[in-house]
Amino acid sequence: MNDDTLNVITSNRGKYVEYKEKLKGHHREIEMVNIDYPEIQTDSLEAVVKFALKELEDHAPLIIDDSGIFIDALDGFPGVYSAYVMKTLGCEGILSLMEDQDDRSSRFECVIGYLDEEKKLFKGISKGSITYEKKGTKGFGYDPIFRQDGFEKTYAEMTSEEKNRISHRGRAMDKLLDHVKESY
Ligand code: ITT
Repeated sequence: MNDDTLNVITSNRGKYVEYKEKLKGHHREIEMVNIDYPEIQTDSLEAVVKFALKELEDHAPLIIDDSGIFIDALDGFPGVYSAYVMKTLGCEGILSLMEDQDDRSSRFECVIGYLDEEKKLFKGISKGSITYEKKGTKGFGYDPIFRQDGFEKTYAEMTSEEKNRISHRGRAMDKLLDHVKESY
């Protein structure tokens, strides 16, 4: 690691794989750093990210992200509770909650926090629907039960490159790359 290495602070290897794929060829080393830091529970992804950036100042240059899946028929649940719900209910639990629901619409949101000489947030949203069964083995988290509008495959049936081209995190990363391309 050198001073120019961009630290991706996450406990989630799936996220890191996506960052690595998207940022390859941008002439900057990137590294996954899995450390414990104080997190707050609020109703906004942005607030979580802003708080975390303050806690993590010593690890700059860095990126973090807070993400969630928001299901319309469940009034936005699990949203900011997505990590806890994945650990407890998992994809199967969400499919059970959605058993009698015709309205399958949902969206993923990703807020990236970037800290270098400056501090910036970048947000990406992808709209789609919850499937009736799990499909695919790639990706992580809710990928097997989410199909983005306009696409046949679930995220778990896509390579990380395919997913990155269209997804919430991919879109947030595109904004980040547009912003920092001078320094790469
Ligand atoms: P870190 O906070 O350590 O980065 P995490 O997995 O706790 O890792 P989040 O709180 O941002 O990350 O994620 C909330 C949950 O949503 C978590 O269970 C993820 O697996 C899931 N998730 C986030 N992005 C996803 C994506 O692109 N596809 C599928 N599931 C995703």
